[in-house]
Amino acid sequence: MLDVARHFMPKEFVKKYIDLLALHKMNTFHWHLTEDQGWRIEIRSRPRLTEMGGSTEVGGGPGGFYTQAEYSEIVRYAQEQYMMVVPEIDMPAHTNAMLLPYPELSCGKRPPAPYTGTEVGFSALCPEKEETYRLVEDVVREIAALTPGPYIHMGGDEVEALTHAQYVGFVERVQDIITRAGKRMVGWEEITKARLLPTTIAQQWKSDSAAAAVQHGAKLILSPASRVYLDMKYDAATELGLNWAGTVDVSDAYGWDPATFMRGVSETDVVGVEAPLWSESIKNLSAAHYLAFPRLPAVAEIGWSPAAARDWENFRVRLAAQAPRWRILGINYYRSPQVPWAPEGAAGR
Ligand code: IFG
Repeated sequence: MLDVARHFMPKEFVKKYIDLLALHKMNTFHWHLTEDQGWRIEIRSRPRLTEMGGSTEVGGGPGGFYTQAEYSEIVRYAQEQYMMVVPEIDMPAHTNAMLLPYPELSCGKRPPAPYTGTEVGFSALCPEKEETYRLVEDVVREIAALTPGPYIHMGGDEVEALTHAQYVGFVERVQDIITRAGKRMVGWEEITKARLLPTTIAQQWKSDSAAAAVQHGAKLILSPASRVYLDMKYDAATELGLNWAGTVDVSDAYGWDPATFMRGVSETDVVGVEAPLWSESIKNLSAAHYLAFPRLPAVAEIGWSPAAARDWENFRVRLAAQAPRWRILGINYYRSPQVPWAPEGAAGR
């Protein structure tokens, strides 16, 4: 996953990031397109979403957005590398930018206004207003038409301004809207509070709350922040990134098994693993490289190799051997002390 909403990432950045994912045989690009700080995708029936939400970002920069032509260009670019795009429209919270043109649909903790900070949870779409679902329908209809893949991610994370009943009702209404648009819904783990269709996928990120849902047939994506959130600092000295889930070095990103990670969740309940890169603290590709490498290759190996074939001592040596290739590719990777990198310099090229 790439968060292009906290900081807008231009099309060329997204293509270069997709290249690196494909190099490591990642097969899904989860595109986190909307947030409190920015709305990044043109919706033709709702032009004010980008007119008002497309020019803000964390820190007050110019932001930006993708036209539908650019969105389709990225989808084609990913498909050429055998990668499926899963777009995320994060709702009902993380919607401050969505609500800028529609303040009458806000039930958040404060009226919508351009926001360039990094707090979360304060915004919310009003689940009681029918106009809310007209807006969601317009957005979902256009995104579905642009997305050949079977999934639309509705977010659902960090809702602080609604009651349990309001939240569950909203998730179930959006599930209907996405289903009627011919897509399957994905959502962060909190959506498991609602009645989910067996086709709906929950994305685990901070707790084991989604485990119960597998008893009713739900499938999970595992993205444990303490293992695979690429925006977590490597250690206390790392300048970039956050640390709310602790520090995550390469051995942490590699040292876990999705098949046994959650009690009550077996391998058949897990459709895959995903490494989110949130962009509160990254503004450019070099920063993305630094946080994604070398942890992304670790997650790729977990996604593709059975536990019996995974061994840290063996992996760290193979990982070190990739460095000359990364240097030639211009990847600004973190030289983790956990990896036996060859000495750099002309000989080490
Ligand atoms: N949690 C928020 C993200 C982002 C992240 C940064 C999820 C599902 C913390 N939600 O992770 O928007 O702020 O690490």
